[in-house]
Amino acid sequence: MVTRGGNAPVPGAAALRAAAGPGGSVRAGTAPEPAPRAAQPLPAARAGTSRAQPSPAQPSPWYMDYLCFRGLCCKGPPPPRPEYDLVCIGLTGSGKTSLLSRLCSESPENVVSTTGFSIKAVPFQNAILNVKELGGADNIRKYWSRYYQGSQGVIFVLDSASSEDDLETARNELHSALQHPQLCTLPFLILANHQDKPAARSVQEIKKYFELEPLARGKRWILKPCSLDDMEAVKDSFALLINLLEEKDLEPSRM
Ligand SMILES: Nc1nc2c(ncn2[C@@H]2O[C@H](COP(=O)(O)OP(=O)(O)OP(=O)(O)O)[C@@H](O)[C@H]2O)c(=O)[nH]1
Ligand SMILES: [Mg+2]
Repeated sequence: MVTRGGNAPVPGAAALRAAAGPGGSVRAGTAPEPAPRAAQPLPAARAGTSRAQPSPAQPSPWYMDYLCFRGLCCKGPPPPRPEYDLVCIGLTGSGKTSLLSRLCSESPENVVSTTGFSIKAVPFQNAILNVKELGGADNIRKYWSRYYQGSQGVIFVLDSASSEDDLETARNELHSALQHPQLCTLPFLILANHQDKPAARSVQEIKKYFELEPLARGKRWILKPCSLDDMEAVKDSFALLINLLEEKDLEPSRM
Protein backbone atom coordinates (compact mmCIF):
# COMPACT_ATOMS: atom_id res chain seq x y z
CA MET A 1 0.00 0.00 0.00
CA VAL A 2 1.26 3.42 -0.87
CA THR A 3 0.48 6.61 0.92
CA ARG A 4 1.66 9.97 -0.38
CA GLY A 5 0.71 13.42 0.57
CA GLY A 6 1.60 17.01 -0.16
CA ASN A 7 1.52 19.20 -3.18
CA ALA A 8 3.95 17.25 -5.30
CA PRO A 9 2.86 16.11 -8.78
CA VAL A 10 0.75 13.01 -8.56
CA PRO A 11 2.72 9.92 -9.58
CA GLY A 12 1.34 7.65 -12.27
CA ALA A 13 0.12 4.15 -11.66
CA ALA A 14 3.44 2.67 -12.78
CA ALA A 15 5.37 4.74 -10.26
CA LEU A 16 2.94 3.69 -7.54
CA ARG A 17 3.42 0.07 -8.45
CA ALA A 18 7.19 0.43 -8.44
CA ALA A 19 7.18 2.11 -5.03
CA ALA A 20 5.37 -0.78 -3.38
CA GLY A 21 2.90 -3.54 -4.06
CA PRO A 22 -0.77 -2.98 -3.24
CA GLY A 23 -1.69 -2.89 0.43
CA GLY A 24 -1.74 -6.24 2.05
CA SER A 25 -1.26 -8.21 -1.15
CA VAL A 26 1.50 -10.70 -1.82
CA ARG A 27 3.08 -10.53 -5.23
CA ALA A 28 3.84 -13.75 -7.04
CA GLY A 29 7.51 -14.29 -7.75
CA THR A 30 9.54 -16.87 -9.53
CA ALA A 31 11.93 -19.11 -7.70
CA PRO A 32 14.63 -21.40 -9.14
CA GLU A 33 13.60 -25.01 -9.59
CA PRO A 34 15.45 -27.35 -7.17
CA ALA A 35 17.70 -29.98 -8.77
CA PRO A 36 16.67 -33.58 -8.00
CA ARG A 37 18.89 -35.24 -5.42
CA ALA A 38 21.24 -37.86 -6.89
CA ALA A 39 20.88 -40.06 -3.83
CA GLN A 40 17.15 -40.51 -4.42
CA PRO A 41 16.47 -41.54 -8.04
CA LEU A 42 12.92 -40.86 -9.11
CA PRO A 43 10.85 -43.95 -10.02
CA ALA A 44 10.93 -44.37 -13.79
CA ALA A 45 8.50 -46.09 -16.15
CA ARG A 46 10.31 -47.33 -19.26
CA ALA A 47 8.82 -46.71 -22.64
CA GLY A 48 7.77 -49.88 -24.36
CA THR A 49 7.21 -51.92 -21.24
CA SER A 50 3.67 -53.16 -20.91
CA ARG A 51 3.09 -51.70 -17.46
CA ALA A 52 5.28 -49.98 -14.97
CA GLN A 53 5.38 -52.00 -11.76
CA PRO A 54 4.35 -49.96 -8.76
CA SER A 55 7.21 -49.35 -6.44
CA PRO A 56 6.72 -51.01 -3.09
CA ALA A 57 8.24 -47.96 -1.46
CA GLN A 58 6.10 -44.86 -0.88
CA PRO A 59 7.36 -41.67 -2.64
CA SER A 60 9.57 -39.70 -0.32
CA PRO A 61 8.18 -36.51 1.22
CA TRP A 62 10.89 -34.61 -0.66
CA TYR A 63 9.55 -35.91 -3.97
CA MET A 64 5.99 -34.91 -3.10
CA ASP A 65 7.24 -31.42 -2.22
CA TYR A 66 9.10 -31.27 -5.52
CA LEU A 67 5.95 -32.19 -7.49
CA CYS A 68 3.93 -29.68 -5.55
CA PHE A 69 6.55 -26.98 -6.23
CA ARG A 70 6.55 -27.78 -9.93
CA GLY A 71 2.76 -27.71 -10.05
CA LEU A 72 2.70 -24.30 -8.49
CA CYS A 73 5.50 -22.94 -10.69
CA CYS A 74 4.04 -24.26 -13.94
CA LYS A 75 0.83 -22.35 -13.31
CA GLY A 76 2.78 -19.09 -13.55
CA PRO A 77 1.91 -15.82 -11.89
CA PRO A 78 -1.74 -14.76 -11.78
CA PRO A 79 -2.84 -12.33 -14.50
CA PRO A 80 -2.28 -8.68 -13.51
CA ARG A 81 -5.26 -6.88 -12.03
CA PRO A 82 -6.48 -3.77 -13.85
CA GLU A 83 -5.74 -0.48 -12.11
CA TYR A 84 -8.02 2.53 -11.97
CA ASP A 85 -7.20 6.07 -10.85
CA LEU A 86 -9.94 7.52 -8.66
CA VAL A 87 -10.45 10.79 -6.83
CA CYS A 88 -12.04 10.77 -3.37
CA ILE A 89 -13.74 13.96 -2.12
CA GLY A 90 -16.08 15.00 0.69
CA LEU A 91 -16.18 17.51 3.53
CA THR A 92 -13.63 17.32 6.32
CA GLY A 93 -14.59 14.71 8.90
CA SER A 94 -16.77 12.74 6.51
CA GLY A 95 -14.45 9.76 6.96
CA LYS A 96 -12.50 9.50 3.68
CA THR A 97 -9.13 8.69 5.22
CA SER A 98 -10.64 6.37 7.84
CA LEU A 99 -12.50 4.27 5.25
CA LEU A 100 -9.53 4.09 2.86
CA SER A 101 -7.18 3.18 5.70
CA ARG A 102 -9.44 0.35 6.79
CA LEU A 103 -9.63 -0.94 3.21
CA CYS A 104 -5.83 -1.02 3.23
CA SER A 105 -5.90 -2.92 6.56
CA GLU A 106 -4.36 0.03 8.38
CA SER A 107 -5.52 1.08 11.80
CA PRO A 108 -7.82 4.13 11.60
CA GLU A 109 -6.79 5.08 15.16
CA ASN A 110 -4.18 7.69 14.27
CA VAL A 111 -5.98 9.25 11.32
CA VAL A 112 -5.44 13.01 11.04
CA SER A 113 -7.17 15.52 8.81
CA THR A 114 -5.72 15.46 5.29
CA THR A 115 -3.92 18.68 4.38
CA GLY A 116 -3.49 18.67 0.60
CA PHE A 117 -3.95 15.17 -0.73
CA SER A 118 -3.00 11.60 -0.03
CA ILE A 119 -2.84 8.60 -2.35
CA LYS A 120 -3.47 5.00 -1.47
CA ALA A 121 -3.32 1.93 -3.69
CA VAL A 122 -6.30 -0.05 -2.44
CA PRO A 123 -6.25 -3.72 -3.44
CA PHE A 124 -9.37 -5.69 -4.35
CA GLN A 125 -9.61 -9.21 -5.68
CA ASN A 126 -10.20 -8.14 -9.28
CA ALA A 127 -8.69 -4.63 -9.43
CA ILE A 128 -6.37 -2.15 -7.75
CA LEU A 129 -7.78 1.30 -7.09
CA ASN A 130 -5.27 4.15 -6.90
CA VAL A 131 -7.34 6.53 -4.79
CA LYS A 132 -6.31 10.18 -4.49
CA GLU A 133 -8.04 11.62 -1.43
CA LEU A 134 -8.38 15.40 -1.40
CA GLY A 135 -8.62 17.08 2.01
CA GLY A 136 -12.10 18.46 2.68
CA ALA A 137 -11.33 21.50 4.85
CA ASP A 138 -12.79 24.86 3.72
CA ASN A 139 -9.43 26.25 2.60
CA ILE A 140 -8.59 23.12 0.55
CA ARG A 141 -11.90 22.52 -1.23
CA LYS A 142 -11.42 25.43 -3.62
CA TYR A 143 -8.39 23.61 -5.05
CA TRP A 144 -10.13 20.26 -5.57
CA SER A 145 -10.72 20.73 -9.28
CA ARG A 146 -6.98 21.11 -9.92
CA TYR A 147 -6.57 17.46 -8.99
CA TYR A 148 -9.39 15.95 -11.04
CA GLN A 149 -7.40 15.38 -14.21
CA GLY A 150 -6.78 11.74 -15.11
CA SER A 151 -9.49 10.40 -12.81
CA GLN A 152 -11.51 7.43 -14.03
CA GLY A 153 -14.07 7.47 -11.24
CA VAL A 154 -15.17 9.47 -8.20
CA ILE A 155 -15.81 8.53 -4.57
CA PHE A 156 -17.83 11.11 -2.63
CA VAL A 157 -18.06 10.54 1.14
CA LEU A 158 -20.55 12.38 3.32
CA ASP A 159 -21.38 12.44 7.02
CA SER A 160 -25.03 11.32 7.23
CA ALA A 161 -25.28 12.73 10.76
CA SER A 162 -23.83 16.17 10.10
CA SER A 163 -25.55 19.52 10.76
CA GLU A 164 -28.02 20.94 8.25
CA ASP A 165 -25.42 23.54 7.21
CA ASP A 166 -22.76 20.93 6.54
CA LEU A 167 -25.21 18.73 4.67
CA GLU A 168 -26.09 21.64 2.43
CA THR A 169 -22.40 22.35 1.82
CA ALA A 170 -21.88 18.67 0.98
CA ARG A 171 -24.81 18.81 -1.45
CA ASN A 172 -23.36 21.87 -3.20
CA GLU A 173 -19.95 20.22 -3.47
CA LEU A 174 -21.44 17.02 -4.86
CA HIS A 175 -23.47 18.96 -7.41
CA SER A 176 -20.35 20.85 -8.52
CA ALA A 177 -18.45 17.59 -8.90
CA LEU A 178 -21.26 15.89 -10.83
CA GLN A 179 -21.29 18.80 -13.27
CA HIS A 180 -17.55 19.34 -13.56
CA PRO A 181 -16.35 18.74 -17.14
CA GLN A 182 -13.58 16.38 -15.99
CA LEU A 183 -15.87 14.29 -13.78
CA CYS A 184 -19.35 14.53 -15.27
CA THR A 185 -19.02 11.39 -17.41
CA LEU A 186 -17.33 9.25 -14.74
CA PRO A 187 -18.90 6.64 -12.43
CA PHE A 188 -19.66 8.03 -8.96
CA LEU A 189 -19.75 6.09 -5.70
CA ILE A 190 -21.50 8.20 -3.03
CA LEU A 191 -20.99 6.84 0.49
CA ALA A 192 -23.45 8.02 3.14
CA ASN A 193 -21.05 7.38 6.02
CA HIS A 194 -21.50 7.62 9.83
CA GLN A 195 -24.65 5.45 9.65
CA ASP A 196 -23.79 4.09 13.11
CA LYS A 197 -24.78 7.42 14.68
CA PRO A 198 -28.37 7.84 15.95
CA ALA A 199 -28.72 11.17 14.09
CA ALA A 200 -27.80 9.64 10.72
CA ARG A 201 -30.23 10.29 7.85
CA SER A 202 -31.36 7.30 5.88
CA VAL A 203 -30.21 6.76 2.32
CA GLN A 204 -33.70 7.64 1.07
CA GLU A 205 -33.60 10.97 2.94
CA ILE A 206 -30.17 11.74 1.54
CA LYS A 207 -31.17 10.78 -1.98
CA LYS A 208 -34.11 13.16 -1.81
CA TYR A 209 -32.23 15.97 -0.09
CA PHE A 210 -29.31 15.77 -2.52
CA GLU A 211 -31.74 15.74 -5.46
CA LEU A 212 -29.73 13.00 -7.05
CA GLU A 213 -32.40 11.62 -9.34
CA PRO A 214 -32.79 14.67 -11.59
CA LEU A 215 -29.14 15.73 -11.41
CA ALA A 216 -27.50 12.38 -11.92
CA ARG A 217 -30.01 11.00 -14.42
CA GLY A 218 -28.21 9.24 -17.24
CA LYS A 219 -24.99 9.04 -15.22
CA ARG A 220 -23.61 5.97 -13.56
CA TRP A 221 -23.77 6.48 -9.81
CA ILE A 222 -24.23 4.40 -6.70
CA LEU A 223 -25.45 5.71 -3.33
CA LYS A 224 -24.81 3.41 -0.39
CA PRO A 225 -25.07 3.73 3.39
CA CYS A 226 -21.98 2.78 5.37
CA SER A 227 -19.97 3.24 8.53
CA LEU A 228 -16.54 2.39 9.79
CA ASP A 229 -18.12 -0.44 11.78
CA ASP A 230 -19.36 -2.26 8.70
CA MET A 231 -16.46 -2.64 6.31
CA GLU A 232 -18.15 -5.52 4.48
CA ALA A 233 -20.79 -3.06 3.26
CA VAL A 234 -18.02 -0.68 2.20
CA LYS A 235 -16.26 -3.44 0.26
CA ASP A 236 -19.55 -4.41 -1.44
CA SER A 237 -20.02 -0.79 -2.51
CA PHE A 238 -16.51 -0.67 -3.97
CA ALA A 239 -17.20 -3.93 -5.82
CA LEU A 240 -20.19 -2.22 -7.50
CA LEU A 241 -17.97 0.71 -8.42
CA ILE A 242 -15.39 -1.64 -9.95
CA ASN A 243 -18.19 -3.19 -12.03
CA LEU A 244 -19.03 0.26 -13.37
CA LEU A 245 -15.37 0.94 -14.13
CA GLU A 246 -15.08 -2.37 -15.97
CA GLU A 247 -18.23 -1.61 -17.97
CA LYS A 248 -16.52 1.56 -19.13
CA ASP A 249 -13.59 -0.52 -20.37
CA LEU A 250 -15.94 -2.77 -22.34
CA GLU A 251 -18.35 -0.12 -23.63
CA PRO A 252 -16.51 3.17 -23.97
CA SER A 253 -19.32 4.84 -25.89
CA ARG A 254 -22.18 3.95 -23.55
CA MET A 255 -22.33 7.32 -21.74
N1 LIG B 1 -18.84 7.19 14.39
C1 LIG B 1 -18.18 7.24 13.23
N2 LIG B 1 -17.05 7.96 13.13
C2 LIG B 1 -16.40 7.97 11.92
C3 LIG B 1 -16.87 7.26 10.81
N3 LIG B 1 -16.01 7.46 9.76
C4 LIG B 1 -15.06 8.28 10.23
N4 LIG B 1 -15.27 8.59 11.53
C5 LIG B 1 -14.47 9.47 12.38
O1 LIG B 1 -14.50 10.77 11.81
C6 LIG B 1 -13.27 11.44 12.07
C7 LIG B 1 -12.75 12.07 10.80
O2 LIG B 1 -12.41 11.06 9.89
P1 LIG B 1 -11.39 11.28 8.67
O3 LIG B 1 -11.23 9.96 8.03
O4 LIG B 1 -10.15 11.99 9.09
O5 LIG B 1 -12.21 12.27 7.73
P2 LIG B 1 -11.74 12.88 6.32
O6 LIG B 1 -12.92 12.87 5.45
O7 LIG B 1 -10.54 12.16 5.81
O8 LIG B 1 -11.37 14.39 6.70
P3 LIG B 1 -10.32 15.37 5.95
O9 LIG B 1 -9.08 14.61 5.67
O10 LIG B 1 -10.12 16.50 6.92
O11 LIG B 1 -11.00 15.84 4.70
C8 LIG B 1 -12.34 10.42 12.67
O12 LIG B 1 -12.28 10.63 14.06
C9 LIG B 1 -13.01 9.11 12.38
O13 LIG B 1 -12.75 8.13 13.37
C10 LIG B 1 -18.07 6.48 10.94
O14 LIG B 1 -18.58 5.81 10.03
N5 LIG B 1 -18.68 6.51 12.17
MG1 LIG C 1 -8.63 12.72 5.26
